[in-house]
Amino acid sequence: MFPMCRLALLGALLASAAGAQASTPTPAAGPTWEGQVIYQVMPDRFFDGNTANNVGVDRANLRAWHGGDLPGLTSKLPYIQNLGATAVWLTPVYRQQAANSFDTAAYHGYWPADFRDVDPHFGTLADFGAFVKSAHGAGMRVVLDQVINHFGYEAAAVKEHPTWFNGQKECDATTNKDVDCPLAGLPDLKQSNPEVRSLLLGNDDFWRGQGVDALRYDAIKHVERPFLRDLLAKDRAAGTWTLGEWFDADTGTVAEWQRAGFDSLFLFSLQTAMRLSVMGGSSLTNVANVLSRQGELPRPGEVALFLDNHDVPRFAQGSLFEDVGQARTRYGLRALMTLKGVPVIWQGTEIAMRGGADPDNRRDMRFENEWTPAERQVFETARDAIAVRKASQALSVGDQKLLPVPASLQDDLLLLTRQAGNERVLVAWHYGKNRKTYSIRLSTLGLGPDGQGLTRSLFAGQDAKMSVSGGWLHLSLPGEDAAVFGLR
Ligand SMILES: [Ca+2]
Ligand SMILES: [Ca+2]
Repeated sequence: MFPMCRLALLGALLASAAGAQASTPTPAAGPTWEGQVIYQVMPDRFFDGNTANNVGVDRANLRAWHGGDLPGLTSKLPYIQNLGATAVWLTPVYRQQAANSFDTAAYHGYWPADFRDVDPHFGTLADFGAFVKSAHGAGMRVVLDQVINHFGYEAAAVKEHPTWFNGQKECDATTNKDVDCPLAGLPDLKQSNPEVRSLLLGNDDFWRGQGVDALRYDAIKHVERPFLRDLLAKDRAAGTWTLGEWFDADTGTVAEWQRAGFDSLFLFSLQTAMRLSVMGGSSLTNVANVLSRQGELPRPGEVALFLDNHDVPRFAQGSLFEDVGQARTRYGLRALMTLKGVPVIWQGTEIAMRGGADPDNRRDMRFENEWTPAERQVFETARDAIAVRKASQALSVGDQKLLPVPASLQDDLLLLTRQAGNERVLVAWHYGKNRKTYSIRLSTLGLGPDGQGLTRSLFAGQDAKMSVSGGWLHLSLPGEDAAVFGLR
Protein backbone atom coordinates (compact mmCIF):
# COMPACT_ATOMS: atom_id res chain seq x y z
CA MET A 1 0.00 0.00 0.00
CA PHE A 2 1.31 3.48 -0.82
CA PRO A 3 2.10 5.61 2.22
CA MET A 4 0.26 8.63 0.80
CA CYS A 5 -3.03 6.74 0.80
CA ARG A 6 -2.58 5.00 4.09
CA LEU A 7 -3.99 7.59 6.43
CA ALA A 8 -7.32 7.79 4.61
CA LEU A 9 -7.46 4.03 4.24
CA LEU A 10 -6.58 3.57 7.88
CA GLY A 11 -9.62 5.59 8.86
CA ALA A 12 -11.79 3.56 6.49
CA LEU A 13 -10.38 0.31 7.86
CA LEU A 14 -11.00 1.33 11.44
CA ALA A 15 -14.54 2.36 10.59
CA SER A 16 -15.29 -0.88 8.75
CA ALA A 17 -13.67 -2.92 11.51
CA ALA A 18 -15.90 -1.24 14.07
CA GLY A 19 -18.90 -2.13 11.89
CA ALA A 20 -17.74 -5.74 11.51
CA GLN A 21 -17.23 -6.06 15.24
CA ALA A 22 -20.69 -4.83 16.03
CA SER A 23 -22.29 -7.51 13.83
CA THR A 24 -20.11 -10.36 15.13
CA PRO A 25 -21.24 -12.20 18.25
CA THR A 26 -18.67 -12.01 21.00
CA PRO A 27 -17.25 -15.50 21.57
CA ALA A 28 -17.70 -17.01 25.00
CA ALA A 29 -14.70 -15.90 26.99
CA GLY A 30 -11.93 -18.48 27.18
CA PRO A 31 -8.99 -18.48 29.55
CA THR A 32 -6.81 -15.42 29.09
CA TRP A 33 -3.06 -15.50 28.51
CA GLU A 34 -2.72 -11.77 27.96
CA GLY A 35 0.31 -10.67 29.96
CA GLN A 36 2.17 -13.97 29.43
CA VAL A 37 5.48 -14.27 27.59
CA ILE A 38 6.04 -17.67 25.98
CA TYR A 39 9.43 -19.28 25.37
CA GLN A 40 9.48 -21.92 22.62
CA VAL A 41 11.74 -24.94 23.03
CA MET A 42 12.54 -27.83 20.70
CA PRO A 43 13.71 -30.26 23.39
CA ASP A 44 16.13 -32.25 21.18
CA ARG A 45 17.97 -29.02 20.35
CA PHE A 46 17.86 -27.39 23.80
CA PHE A 47 19.89 -29.14 26.49
CA ASP A 48 21.07 -32.71 27.09
CA GLY A 49 20.38 -33.66 30.69
CA ASN A 50 20.87 -37.42 30.33
CA THR A 51 23.41 -38.94 27.98
CA ALA A 52 22.12 -42.46 28.74
CA ASN A 53 19.20 -41.92 26.30
CA ASN A 54 21.34 -40.67 23.39
CA VAL A 55 20.60 -43.51 20.97
CA GLY A 56 21.62 -42.61 17.43
CA VAL A 57 22.74 -39.12 18.45
CA ASP A 58 24.97 -37.32 15.94
CA ARG A 59 25.37 -33.65 16.73
CA ALA A 60 27.35 -33.07 13.54
CA ASN A 61 24.25 -33.90 11.49
CA LEU A 62 21.39 -31.37 11.60
CA ARG A 63 18.94 -34.10 10.48
CA ALA A 64 19.84 -36.50 13.33
CA TRP A 65 18.91 -36.65 17.01
CA HIS A 66 21.09 -34.28 19.07
CA GLY A 67 20.45 -35.60 22.59
CA GLY A 68 18.44 -32.80 24.23
CA ASP A 69 15.74 -34.09 26.58
CA LEU A 70 13.20 -33.34 29.29
CA PRO A 71 15.65 -33.61 32.20
CA GLY A 72 17.84 -31.09 30.33
CA LEU A 73 14.90 -28.74 29.82
CA THR A 74 13.92 -29.01 33.48
CA SER A 75 17.47 -28.17 34.56
CA LYS A 76 17.37 -25.04 32.35
CA LEU A 77 14.07 -23.67 33.68
CA PRO A 78 16.00 -21.10 35.79
CA TYR A 79 17.58 -19.81 32.55
CA ILE A 80 14.15 -19.36 30.94
CA GLN A 81 12.81 -17.73 34.07
CA ASN A 82 15.81 -15.41 34.25
CA LEU A 83 15.04 -14.25 30.71
CA GLY A 84 11.59 -13.37 32.01
CA ALA A 85 9.35 -15.80 30.13
CA THR A 86 6.28 -16.94 32.04
CA ALA A 87 5.41 -20.02 29.96
CA VAL A 88 7.23 -22.72 28.01
CA TRP A 89 5.99 -24.20 24.73
CA LEU A 90 7.53 -27.57 23.88
CA THR A 91 7.43 -28.92 20.36
CA PRO A 92 6.01 -32.51 20.50
CA VAL A 93 7.59 -35.03 22.84
CA TYR A 94 5.46 -38.07 21.90
CA ARG A 95 6.96 -41.43 21.08
CA GLN A 96 8.13 -41.06 17.48
CA GLN A 97 8.60 -43.41 14.57
CA ALA A 98 11.93 -45.18 15.09
CA ALA A 99 13.04 -45.11 11.46
CA ASN A 100 14.32 -42.12 9.53
CA SER A 101 12.35 -40.66 6.63
CA PHE A 102 14.05 -38.63 3.91
CA ASP A 103 17.36 -39.19 5.76
CA THR A 104 15.88 -37.28 8.69
CA ALA A 105 15.24 -38.53 12.22
CA ALA A 106 12.05 -37.68 14.13
CA TYR A 107 14.01 -35.42 16.51
CA HIS A 108 11.52 -32.55 15.83
CA GLY A 109 8.60 -34.56 17.24
CA TYR A 110 6.18 -34.16 14.34
CA TRP A 111 6.26 -37.83 13.28
CA PRO A 112 4.30 -39.45 16.13
CA ALA A 113 3.88 -43.20 16.56
CA ASP A 114 2.18 -43.14 20.00
CA PHE A 115 0.45 -39.96 21.15
CA ARG A 116 0.27 -41.06 24.77
CA ASP A 117 3.88 -41.81 25.56
CA VAL A 118 7.14 -39.88 25.64
CA ASP A 119 9.88 -40.74 23.16
CA PRO A 120 12.82 -42.42 24.98
CA HIS A 121 15.17 -39.81 23.49
CA PHE A 122 13.28 -37.16 25.49
CA GLY A 123 12.97 -39.31 28.62
CA THR A 124 9.92 -40.86 30.25
CA LEU A 125 6.41 -39.82 31.14
CA ALA A 126 7.74 -39.40 34.69
CA ASP A 127 10.35 -36.97 33.33
CA PHE A 128 7.54 -35.02 31.68
CA GLY A 129 5.67 -34.95 35.00
CA ALA A 130 8.81 -33.73 36.76
CA PHE A 131 9.18 -30.96 34.17
CA VAL A 132 5.57 -29.81 34.61
CA LYS A 133 5.93 -29.89 38.38
CA SER A 134 9.11 -27.81 38.26
CA ALA A 135 7.58 -25.32 35.82
CA HIS A 136 4.45 -24.90 37.91
CA GLY A 137 6.57 -24.68 41.05
CA ALA A 138 8.39 -21.75 39.44
CA GLY A 139 5.05 -20.10 38.58
CA MET A 140 5.35 -20.91 34.88
CA ARG A 141 2.74 -22.35 32.53
CA VAL A 142 3.22 -25.21 30.07
CA VAL A 143 2.14 -25.27 26.42
CA LEU A 144 2.35 -28.63 24.68
CA ASP A 145 2.42 -29.06 20.93
CA GLN A 146 -0.43 -31.32 19.82
CA VAL A 147 -0.48 -33.04 16.41
CA ILE A 148 -4.02 -33.76 15.17
CA ASN A 149 -3.53 -34.01 11.42
CA HIS A 150 -1.28 -37.02 10.96
CA PHE A 151 0.84 -39.89 12.24
CA GLY A 152 4.52 -40.32 11.35
CA TYR A 153 5.23 -41.96 7.98
CA GLU A 154 6.43 -45.18 9.59
CA ALA A 155 3.98 -45.35 12.53
CA ALA A 156 2.52 -48.84 13.10
CA ALA A 157 -1.01 -47.37 13.15
CA VAL A 158 -0.79 -46.65 9.43
CA LYS A 159 -0.75 -50.38 8.61
CA GLU A 160 -2.89 -51.46 11.57
CA HIS A 161 -5.78 -49.04 10.92
CA PRO A 162 -5.98 -48.22 7.20
CA THR A 163 -9.53 -46.85 7.57
CA TRP A 164 -8.26 -44.04 9.83
CA PHE A 165 -6.45 -42.35 6.94
CA ASN A 166 -7.23 -40.44 3.78
CA GLY A 167 -5.71 -42.21 0.82
CA GLN A 168 -5.25 -41.25 -2.80
CA LYS A 169 -8.92 -42.08 -3.44
CA GLU A 170 -10.18 -39.56 -0.89
CA CYS A 171 -7.66 -36.98 -2.02
CA ASP A 172 -8.70 -37.33 -5.67
CA ALA A 173 -12.40 -37.13 -4.81
CA THR A 174 -12.36 -34.15 -2.43
CA THR A 175 -12.86 -30.50 -3.23
CA ASN A 176 -11.02 -29.63 -0.02
CA LYS A 177 -7.46 -30.63 -0.91
CA ASP A 178 -5.92 -28.74 2.04
CA VAL A 179 -7.80 -30.95 4.49
CA ASP A 180 -8.25 -34.33 2.83
CA CYS A 181 -4.91 -34.74 1.06
CA PRO A 182 -1.71 -35.66 2.87
CA LEU A 183 0.48 -32.77 4.05
CA ALA A 184 4.04 -33.44 2.85
CA GLY A 185 2.92 -37.01 2.18
CA LEU A 186 2.22 -37.63 5.90
CA PRO A 187 -0.43 -40.31 6.76
CA ASP A 188 -3.48 -38.04 6.93
CA LEU A 189 -5.99 -38.65 9.72
CA LYS A 190 -9.68 -38.72 8.89
CA GLN A 191 -11.03 -36.84 11.93
CA SER A 192 -14.63 -37.69 11.00
CA ASN A 193 -13.88 -41.38 11.59
CA PRO A 194 -15.31 -42.10 15.09
CA GLU A 195 -12.20 -44.01 16.22
CA VAL A 196 -9.89 -41.21 15.08
CA ARG A 197 -12.09 -38.61 16.70
CA SER A 198 -12.11 -40.54 19.96
CA LEU A 199 -8.32 -41.04 19.82
CA LEU A 200 -7.63 -37.34 19.27
CA LEU A 201 -10.11 -36.05 21.86
CA GLY A 202 -8.69 -38.59 24.31
CA ASN A 203 -5.14 -37.37 23.61
CA ASP A 204 -6.11 -33.93 24.91
CA ASP A 205 -7.53 -35.45 28.08
CA PHE A 206 -4.40 -37.53 28.50
CA TRP A 207 -2.05 -34.54 28.36
CA ARG A 208 -4.36 -32.41 30.49
CA GLY A 209 -4.00 -35.22 33.00
CA GLN A 210 -0.22 -34.68 32.85
CA GLY A 211 -0.76 -31.06 33.88
CA VAL A 212 -0.40 -29.07 30.65
CA ASP A 213 -2.08 -25.65 30.70
CA ALA A 214 -2.37 -24.99 26.99
CA LEU A 215 -2.20 -26.79 23.68
CA ARG A 216 -0.56 -25.55 20.48
CA TYR A 217 -2.28 -27.28 17.58
CA ASP A 218 -0.11 -28.04 14.60
CA ALA A 219 -1.23 -27.47 10.99
CA ILE A 220 -4.88 -26.59 11.66
CA LYS A 221 -5.36 -25.55 8.03
CA HIS A 222 -5.29 -29.29 7.23
CA VAL A 223 -7.78 -30.53 9.84
CA GLU A 224 -11.53 -31.16 9.38
CA ARG A 225 -13.40 -28.12 10.67
CA PRO A 226 -16.37 -29.80 12.44
CA PHE A 227 -13.89 -31.85 14.44
CA LEU A 228 -11.82 -28.78 15.30
CA ARG A 229 -14.90 -26.97 16.60
CA ASP A 230 -15.75 -29.92 18.88
CA LEU A 231 -12.17 -30.17 20.09
CA LEU A 232 -12.03 -26.46 20.91
CA ALA A 233 -15.35 -26.53 22.73
CA LYS A 234 -14.01 -29.35 24.90
CA ASP A 235 -10.75 -27.50 25.59
CA ARG A 236 -12.61 -24.35 26.52
CA ALA A 237 -14.87 -26.24 28.90
CA ALA A 238 -11.73 -27.73 30.51
CA GLY A 239 -10.04 -24.30 30.80
CA THR A 240 -7.23 -25.21 28.38
CA TRP A 241 -5.87 -22.26 26.38
CA THR A 242 -5.66 -23.06 22.66
CA LEU A 243 -3.12 -21.73 20.18
CA GLY A 244 -3.52 -22.68 16.53
CA GLU A 245 -0.87 -22.80 13.85
CA TRP A 246 -2.31 -21.79 10.49
CA PHE A 247 0.81 -21.24 8.45
CA ASP A 248 0.89 -17.70 6.98
CA ALA A 249 -2.27 -16.58 8.84
CA ASP A 250 -3.09 -12.91 8.51
CA THR A 251 -5.39 -10.85 10.75
CA GLY A 252 -8.51 -12.02 8.90
CA THR A 253 -7.66 -15.71 9.39
CA VAL A 254 -6.81 -15.19 13.05
CA ALA A 255 -10.11 -13.34 13.58
CA GLU A 256 -12.09 -16.10 11.83
CA TRP A 257 -10.60 -18.79 14.05
CA GLN A 258 -10.93 -16.81 17.25
CA ARG A 259 -14.62 -16.58 16.42
CA ALA A 260 -14.63 -20.37 15.83
CA GLY A 261 -13.28 -21.04 19.32
CA PHE A 262 -9.49 -20.72 19.31
CA ASP A 263 -8.12 -18.47 22.02
CA SER A 264 -5.13 -17.62 19.87
CA LEU A 265 -3.39 -18.09 16.54
CA PHE A 266 0.09 -17.05 15.45
CA LEU A 267 -0.03 -13.78 13.49
CA PHE A 268 2.29 -14.74 10.64
CA SER A 269 1.55 -11.52 8.75
CA LEU A 270 3.16 -9.50 11.56
CA GLN A 271 6.18 -11.80 11.55
CA THR A 272 6.59 -11.19 7.82
CA ALA A 273 6.18 -7.44 8.26
CA MET A 274 8.73 -7.31 11.09
CA ARG A 275 11.18 -9.38 9.08
CA LEU A 276 10.85 -6.92 6.20
CA SER A 277 10.75 -3.69 8.21
CA VAL A 278 12.90 -4.34 11.26
CA MET A 279 15.41 -6.88 9.97
CA GLY A 280 15.16 -6.28 6.23
CA GLY A 281 15.42 -2.50 6.37
CA SER A 282 12.17 -1.72 4.52
CA SER A 283 9.81 1.04 5.56
CA LEU A 284 7.64 0.68 8.67
CA THR A 285 4.46 0.85 6.60
CA ASN A 286 4.63 -2.97 6.39
CA VAL A 287 4.11 -3.15 10.14
CA ALA A 288 1.57 -0.31 10.32
CA ASN A 289 -0.55 -2.00 7.66
CA VAL A 290 -0.79 -5.15 9.82
CA LEU A 291 -1.40 -3.30 13.10
CA SER A 292 -4.11 -1.15 11.50
CA ARG A 293 -6.28 -4.29 11.24
CA GLN A 294 -6.24 -4.99 15.00
CA GLY A 295 -9.89 -3.92 15.29
CA GLU A 296 -10.95 -7.02 13.32
CA LEU A 297 -9.76 -9.33 16.11
CA PRO A 298 -12.31 -10.47 18.69
CA ARG A 299 -9.55 -10.91 21.31
CA PRO A 300 -6.43 -8.99 20.20
CA GLY A 301 -4.68 -9.49 23.54
CA GLU A 302 -4.46 -13.28 23.05
CA VAL A 303 -2.87 -13.32 19.60
CA ALA A 304 0.60 -14.90 19.43
CA LEU A 305 3.30 -12.52 18.14
CA PHE A 306 6.73 -13.76 17.12
CA LEU A 307 9.91 -12.83 15.24
CA ASP A 308 10.65 -16.39 14.07
CA ASN A 309 10.06 -20.05 14.92
CA HIS A 310 11.29 -23.53 14.01
CA ASP A 311 9.57 -23.48 10.60
CA VAL A 312 10.99 -20.26 9.15
CA PRO A 313 14.56 -18.95 8.73
CA ARG A 314 15.98 -17.33 11.85
CA PHE A 315 15.12 -13.62 12.28
CA ALA A 316 18.81 -12.64 12.46
CA GLN A 317 19.45 -14.53 9.22
CA GLY A 318 17.63 -11.70 7.43
CA SER A 319 20.81 -9.65 7.60
CA LEU A 320 23.98 -10.65 5.73
CA PHE A 321 26.24 -9.65 8.60
CA GLU A 322 26.28 -11.00 12.14
CA ASP A 323 26.67 -7.62 13.87
CA VAL A 324 23.79 -6.04 11.93
CA GLY A 325 21.66 -9.12 12.62
CA GLN A 326 22.37 -8.74 16.33
CA ALA A 327 21.63 -5.00 16.40
CA ARG A 328 18.36 -5.44 14.51
CA THR A 329 17.35 -8.40 16.68
CA ARG A 330 17.71 -6.12 19.71
CA TYR A 331 15.43 -3.65 17.89
CA GLY A 332 13.01 -6.46 17.02
CA LEU A 333 12.84 -7.83 20.56
CA ARG A 334 12.21 -4.35 22.01
CA ALA A 335 9.59 -3.69 19.33
CA LEU A 336 7.85 -7.01 19.95
CA MET A 337 7.57 -6.25 23.66
CA THR A 338 5.66 -3.02 22.96
CA LEU A 339 2.75 -4.72 21.17
CA LYS A 340 -0.62 -5.97 22.37
CA GLY A 341 -0.70 -9.77 22.24
CA VAL A 342 1.26 -12.70 23.63
CA PRO A 343 4.95 -12.56 22.60
CA VAL A 344 6.57 -15.89 21.77
CA ILE A 345 10.37 -16.20 21.73
CA TRP A 346 11.93 -19.16 19.90
CA GLN A 347 14.95 -20.56 21.73
CA GLY A 348 18.08 -18.71 20.64
CA THR A 349 16.36 -15.61 19.29
CA GLU A 350 17.27 -13.92 22.59
CA ILE A 351 20.92 -14.19 21.46
CA ALA A 352 20.21 -13.55 17.75
CA MET A 353 21.14 -17.06 16.64
CA ARG A 354 21.48 -17.37 12.87
CA GLY A 355 20.26 -20.13 10.56
CA GLY A 356 18.48 -20.53 7.24
CA ALA A 357 15.56 -22.79 6.38
CA ASP A 358 14.84 -26.07 8.22
CA PRO A 359 16.96 -27.75 9.56
CA ASP A 360 19.54 -24.92 9.71
CA ASN A 361 17.13 -22.88 11.88
CA ARG A 362 17.29 -25.65 14.51
CA ARG A 363 20.94 -25.47 15.53
CA ASP A 364 21.70 -26.46 19.13
CA MET A 365 20.93 -23.87 21.76
CA ARG A 366 24.00 -22.31 23.32
CA PHE A 367 24.04 -21.02 26.89
CA GLU A 368 25.83 -18.30 28.85
CA ASN A 369 29.31 -19.85 29.00
CA GLU A 370 29.36 -20.18 25.19
CA TRP A 371 28.20 -16.68 24.29
CA THR A 372 30.20 -13.88 22.70
CA PRO A 373 29.97 -10.44 24.35
CA ALA A 374 27.64 -9.33 21.53
CA GLU A 375 25.30 -12.28 22.15
CA ARG A 376 25.27 -11.45 25.85
CA GLN A 377 24.26 -7.90 24.92
CA VAL A 378 21.32 -9.20 22.84
CA PHE A 379 20.24 -11.35 25.78
CA GLU A 380 20.44 -8.41 28.20
CA THR A 381 18.31 -6.33 25.84
CA ALA A 382 15.73 -9.13 25.61
CA ARG A 383 15.66 -9.59 29.37
CA ASP A 384 15.27 -5.86 29.97
CA ALA A 385 12.52 -5.46 27.35
CA ILE A 386 10.54 -8.35 28.86
CA ALA A 387 11.00 -6.92 32.36
CA VAL A 388 9.81 -3.47 31.22
CA ARG A 389 6.75 -5.06 29.60
CA LYS A 390 5.90 -7.12 32.68
CA ALA A 391 6.32 -4.12 35.00
CA SER A 392 3.81 -2.08 32.97
CA GLN A 393 0.10 -2.89 32.94
CA ALA A 394 -0.23 -0.71 29.84
CA LEU A 395 2.36 -2.75 27.92
CA SER A 396 1.20 -6.12 29.27
CA VAL A 397 -2.55 -5.86 28.85
CA GLY A 398 -3.42 -2.30 27.84
CA ASP A 399 -5.40 -1.18 24.82
CA GLN A 400 -3.36 -0.39 21.73
CA LYS A 401 -4.00 2.58 19.48
CA LEU A 402 -1.99 3.24 16.32
CA LEU A 403 -1.41 6.99 15.99
CA PRO A 404 -1.86 8.79 12.65
CA VAL A 405 1.72 9.79 11.86
CA PRO A 406 1.91 12.52 9.18
CA ALA A 407 2.24 10.99 5.69
CA SER A 408 5.75 12.36 5.17
CA LEU A 409 6.98 10.48 8.25
CA GLN A 410 5.13 7.18 7.84
CA ASP A 411 8.04 5.30 6.30
CA ASP A 412 10.33 6.27 9.19
CA LEU A 413 8.18 6.32 12.28
CA LEU A 414 5.53 4.14 13.86
CA LEU A 415 3.79 5.55 16.90
CA LEU A 416 1.23 3.91 19.12
CA THR A 417 -0.14 4.24 22.61
CA ARG A 418 -0.88 1.49 25.10
CA GLN A 419 -3.21 2.26 27.98
CA ALA A 420 -4.51 0.40 31.02
CA GLY A 421 -6.51 2.42 33.52
CA ASN A 422 -4.62 5.64 34.21
CA GLU A 423 -1.33 4.30 32.92
CA ARG A 424 -0.51 5.28 29.37
CA VAL A 425 2.71 4.87 27.38
CA LEU A 426 3.84 6.11 23.99
CA VAL A 427 5.68 3.62 21.79
CA ALA A 428 7.95 4.77 18.96
CA TRP A 429 9.64 2.53 16.37
CA HIS A 430 12.25 4.25 14.28
CA TYR A 431 13.24 3.02 10.84
CA GLY A 432 15.97 5.59 10.08
CA LYS A 433 19.59 4.43 10.08
CA ASN A 434 20.76 7.38 12.21
CA ARG A 435 19.61 9.33 15.25
CA LYS A 436 16.96 11.84 14.36
CA THR A 437 14.69 14.33 16.09
CA TYR A 438 11.03 14.56 15.14
CA SER A 439 8.55 17.27 16.12
CA ILE A 440 4.87 16.57 15.55
CA ARG A 441 1.79 18.50 16.64
CA LEU A 442 -0.03 16.64 19.40
CA SER A 443 -3.35 17.49 17.78
CA THR A 444 -2.22 15.72 14.58
CA LEU A 445 -1.66 12.55 16.60
CA GLY A 446 -4.94 12.89 18.46
CA LEU A 447 -3.11 13.35 21.75
CA GLY A 448 -4.31 15.89 24.31
CA PRO A 449 -2.25 19.00 25.07
CA ASP A 450 -1.69 17.88 28.67
CA GLY A 451 1.64 16.17 28.10
CA GLN A 452 4.30 16.08 30.73
CA GLY A 453 7.81 17.49 30.59
CA LEU A 454 10.91 15.53 29.76
CA THR A 455 11.16 11.76 29.76
CA ARG A 456 13.53 9.03 28.69
CA SER A 457 12.72 5.62 27.26
CA LEU A 458 11.79 2.95 29.79
CA PHE A 459 14.19 0.53 28.08
CA ALA A 460 17.62 0.41 29.73
CA GLY A 461 20.81 1.41 27.93
CA GLN A 462 18.96 3.28 25.22
CA ASP A 463 19.41 6.97 24.44
CA ALA A 464 15.85 7.83 23.37
CA LYS A 465 14.16 10.99 24.59
CA MET A 466 10.72 12.58 24.50
CA SER A 467 9.49 16.00 25.46
CA VAL A 468 6.15 17.77 25.14
CA SER A 469 5.92 21.53 24.88
CA GLY A 470 3.62 24.12 23.37
CA GLY A 471 1.32 21.56 21.76
CA TRP A 472 4.19 19.67 20.13
CA LEU A 473 5.65 16.23 20.72
CA HIS A 474 9.42 16.07 20.30
CA LEU A 475 11.20 12.75 19.95
CA SER A 476 14.93 12.15 19.74
CA LEU A 477 15.40 8.57 18.60
CA PRO A 478 18.43 6.39 17.89
CA GLY A 479 18.51 4.73 14.47
CA GLU A 480 16.76 1.36 14.01
CA ASP A 481 15.28 0.93 17.47
CA ALA A 482 12.02 0.89 19.38
CA ALA A 483 11.45 2.99 22.50
CA VAL A 484 8.68 3.43 25.04
CA PHE A 485 7.88 6.50 27.12
CA GLY A 486 5.56 7.16 30.03
CA LEU A 487 2.73 9.51 29.00
CA ARG A 488 0.24 11.42 31.12
CA1 LIG B 1 19.91 -37.04 26.19
CA1 LIG C 1 -5.65 -33.52 6.92
